[in-house]
Amino acid sequence: MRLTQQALGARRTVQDRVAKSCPRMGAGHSKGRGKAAKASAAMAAVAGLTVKHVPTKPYEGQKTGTSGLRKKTKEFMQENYLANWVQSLFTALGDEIKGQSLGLGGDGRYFGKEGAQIIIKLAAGNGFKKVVVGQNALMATPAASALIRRRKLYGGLIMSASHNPGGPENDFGIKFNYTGGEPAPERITDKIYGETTKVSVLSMADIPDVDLSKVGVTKFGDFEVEVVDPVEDYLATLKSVFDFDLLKGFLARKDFSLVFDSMHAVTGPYAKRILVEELGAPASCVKDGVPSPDFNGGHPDPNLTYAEELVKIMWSDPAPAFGAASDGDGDRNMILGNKFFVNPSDSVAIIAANAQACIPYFKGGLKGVARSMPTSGALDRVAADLSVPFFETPTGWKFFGNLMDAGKCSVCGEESFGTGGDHIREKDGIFAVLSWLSILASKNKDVPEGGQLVTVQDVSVAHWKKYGRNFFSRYDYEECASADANKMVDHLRSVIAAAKPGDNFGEFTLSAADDFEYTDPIDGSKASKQGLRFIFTDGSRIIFRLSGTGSSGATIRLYIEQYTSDPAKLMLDAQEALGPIIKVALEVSKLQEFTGRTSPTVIT
Ligand code: G16
Repeated sequence: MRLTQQALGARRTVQDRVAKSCPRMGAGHSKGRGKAAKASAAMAAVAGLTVKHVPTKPYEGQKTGTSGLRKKTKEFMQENYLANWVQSLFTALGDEIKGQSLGLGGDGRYFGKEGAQIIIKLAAGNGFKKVVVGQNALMATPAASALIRRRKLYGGLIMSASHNPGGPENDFGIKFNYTGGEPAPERITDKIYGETTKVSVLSMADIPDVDLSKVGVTKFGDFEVEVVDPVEDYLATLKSVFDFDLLKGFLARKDFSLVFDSMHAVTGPYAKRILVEELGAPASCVKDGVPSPDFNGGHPDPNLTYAEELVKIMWSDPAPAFGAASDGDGDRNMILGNKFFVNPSDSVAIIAANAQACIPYFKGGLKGVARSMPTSGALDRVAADLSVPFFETPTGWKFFGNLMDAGKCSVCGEESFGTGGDHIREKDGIFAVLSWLSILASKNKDVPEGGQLVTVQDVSVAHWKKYGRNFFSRYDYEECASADANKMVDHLRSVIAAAKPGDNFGEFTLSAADDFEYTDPIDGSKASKQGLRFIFTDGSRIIFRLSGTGSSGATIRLYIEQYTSDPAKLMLDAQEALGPIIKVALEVSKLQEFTGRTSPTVIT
């Protein structure tokens, strides 16, 4: 059951009451600790368990970013660092978790197995009756969302820092997904942060580590841990979305070939099971399919920079017809054709435009579509053409959940290589791959083997011919000094404050400039300061944001967009087409002056 605003309010009242009667006096203050210990002792609810109350002290900076808490692995490995955040989450959720079941998994990165044992003990100590955990603590993010939904779990914890590198010298992360399988909304993440600043006791069940290598159930009194195959529930969900027979027939064609790059991350077992075992693709189509704790020293980010080996394969001769990659935890995707890159903003628009005709789950039509603000307007044009509701949300998948729950959104996506549907409440890399394969399978139904296959590029170009093309690019300046990045943001705010419609920026005329603000149409919650926008009279846009997913320093993201319906310009290279507006963006922001960076680390 989804927690309503009212219920949340009620729970807050209970907790506020506890907080008032039991004020915490700061870390290290014995009086405060004693009272907190009593409060947490009252939380042990599962019979047959001994719960230890372990004193702890708050760590600074445990604030959830765009998607969970992401920090250096070494920070997470400090005494009680992970436990503090998880305890804070459980405290924030309050009595509601008692007797409930929790999902658990991760992307296989370093410290995940140890992290799982800590979380299991805390879950038992805080009153959960069951933890359902992926074998070897593995579970892709979309699979966790599917698991929560199918098994009606209370929620789930995913240990991942997504596309960020792993290993002792790199990153670790944790995020909580709620009852509908969606990333925790800000009202919960704000509460977690509040608790992290005052956590003083960890309620940990006194149980041994659980063997996570074998599927099965282990009981400790009334508490149980079920180790599950991390693919099973997710596969069942995907089977309810796609026509597996159609896909199997298409993949059997001798004139079609594909490669899926798991980037040594969590999707290896998923790709093997789904593409190879279920759909009959050759085992060799899965590249780097064994999850490794440090992603084999790589950066599991499916873009043109970090998925370099896949890019080489797709630009070789002869190249496969279809290429795709997914990130650390399997929620991002990159789609490639033979020597062709599908921009993620185009990808979601193309999937939406073809969903009803090509994907059985959407055969009744789309309820609506949504994209994050910096994502290009390609999807807007599809929404207008289909006459379905359209929503523009801030960056972060958590903003799509309410729309989907309210039946207002079927397909959504983000420029950050995220694509998804309302079959779950997370972005879903394999969903994007199967969507594209479904589109190709449908469009090639009548093409005899050996005939002229409709390619990824053909589908994309046909889309541009119908809707026009939104040229889009993102420049990332990773690991800038935070102070420099903040100065640049302050400068841009002052430019925006002084700007007026009609002002000229190079060859572009300003229509509006602001700091994006969003009011959730379902629950009325507001999110402000979500990105600095310059919108020009021809619909072109320049947007600046600081990333909320890095683990150190600041990553500046510059998003640039320009639309054309001129048939002569459709095939231009995006960087070439966007050259003049990129120049304006760099000038107006004084990015080089503030950061010393002469070029971005990643260009998409
Ligand atoms: C997360 C969020 C996405 C967001 C992306 C980039 O993805 O789930 O919604 O677009 O971060 O965010 P930022 O621009 O703040 O770095 P992931 O795959 O990292 O979990």
